[in-house]
Amino acid sequence: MGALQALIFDVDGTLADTERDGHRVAFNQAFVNAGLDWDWSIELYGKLLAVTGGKERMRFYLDTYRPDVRMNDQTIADLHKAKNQYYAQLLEHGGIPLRPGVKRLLEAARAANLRLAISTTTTPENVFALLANNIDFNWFEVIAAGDIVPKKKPASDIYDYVLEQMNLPAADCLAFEDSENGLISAMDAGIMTIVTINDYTQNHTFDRAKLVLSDLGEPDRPCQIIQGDTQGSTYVDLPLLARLIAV
Ligand code: XBP
Ligand code: MG
Repeated sequence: MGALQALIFDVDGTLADTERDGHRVAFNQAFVNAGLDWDWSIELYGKLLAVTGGKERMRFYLDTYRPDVRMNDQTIADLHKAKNQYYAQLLEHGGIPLRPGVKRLLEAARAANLRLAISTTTTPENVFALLANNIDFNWFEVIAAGDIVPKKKPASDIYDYVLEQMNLPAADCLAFEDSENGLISAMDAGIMTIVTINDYTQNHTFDRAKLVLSDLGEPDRPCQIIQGDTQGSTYVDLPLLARLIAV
């Protein structure tokens, strides 16, 4: 049983649907620009998402689909840097909206003096690029991202790091995730987790999640409840979160 003190958010897939039309497109631009014939389709990218971290994902792609190609870590890091530049440009030009309920819940949390943090495997610059179009990144007391910890999700390192930085017990925090790797990471750090699914993650295993929802919902736009008990609520708000964590 805890008393809600902080909300910790994953980024890609949770705050916004950044993978299919953001990171994937930027990866492909970087590949073309480097003269590579790699083309990550929407379907293939879904498989590659099993591996978190863009550099790790490229290595996985090579090992699995292009075992003939040799590429050193520096070249992968350079490609990754180029991809993140394209990603930032893409967000600057079109933007990717936050998912339903995200802004409302963040604003409510701030008004209630709850503490906020980010726990993601993506590169820190990508978090700033996304938030720049949407919300003030200073709202987040800790932005834990990318290579800041040795092991990316599903390892619990990034959530352990956030808890340590905030000096909070896991029992007083709630995590928001969209994927199985993210859920494992948060739960292994001992944090109760709410999952909002998307097209890429809808068939993942979420047995350990407190709630699995289509999205956070809005007062005039109910979310779909896939797993768990929202106790009559049709969208995620602070009273619901406080009730969940108190039992
Ligand atoms: C998302 C990831 C990242 C992004 C790409 O994780 O796995 O790798 O796909 O970003 P999360 P980078 O949902 O935990 O944020 O290329 O910067 O890794
Ligand atoms: Mg995610």
